[in-house]
Amino acid sequence: MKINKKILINFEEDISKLYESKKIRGPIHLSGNNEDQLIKIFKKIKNRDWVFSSWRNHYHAILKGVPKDYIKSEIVRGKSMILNSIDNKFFSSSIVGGILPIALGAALAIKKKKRKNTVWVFIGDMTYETGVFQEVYKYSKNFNLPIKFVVEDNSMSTNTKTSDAWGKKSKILPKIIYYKYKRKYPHHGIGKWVLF
Ligand SMILES: Cc1ncc(C[n+]2csc(CCOP(=O)(O)OP(=O)(O)O)c2C)c(N)n1
Ligand SMILES: [Mg+2]
Repeated sequence: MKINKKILINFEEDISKLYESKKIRGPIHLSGNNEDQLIKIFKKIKNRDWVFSSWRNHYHAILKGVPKDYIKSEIVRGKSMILNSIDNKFFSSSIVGGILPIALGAALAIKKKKRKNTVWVFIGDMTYETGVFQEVYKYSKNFNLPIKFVVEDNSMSTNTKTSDAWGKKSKILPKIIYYKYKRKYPHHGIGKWVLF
């Protein structure tokens, strides 16, 4: 099924209503305002490719072809932050930076087995600033591994501006796919947060 913008937006609105009515007993991190960018990026991602994501993974999972009903049932079970599907070659982790070495290992295995697929790993702007990203990027570049990094920059790390945390933003390294967006939902949940 072809996934369009409306399908993505409606999915998150449905989840936000379930959360508001206390049907979801676990944390949720909703996506929004980045549908166009992701639909464009996923046009290049093939079924045989692996996609690695984070706590904010609903859009990535839907676009990779993980069935929406399955995603929804997992979210209701409190598994929003750790959606996985081996059948759909989709894996996520709720640990900042935790997914990066795993994605790197998958890319190394693909290269060693001389397979044709690619690993795509989606990270936020704060994750991009971490030391683990620097190592994973360096290793993948030096060993020419089949991995592509996508940086999704909403300029925030939970409720702190990423540039405040580090003094300034790092420049975007070569070959990185990068886009900016303004978040529609708060970092976590659906309510209004007071930012100090
Ligand atoms: C190791 C670790 N430290 C802290 C957290 C809490 N945490 C969750 S998301 C996040 C900020 C991530 O920001 P970014 O990478 O920009 O992603 P965004 O949520 O903005 O999409 C933090 C600190 C965590 N999940 N794991
Ligand atoms: Mg961010």
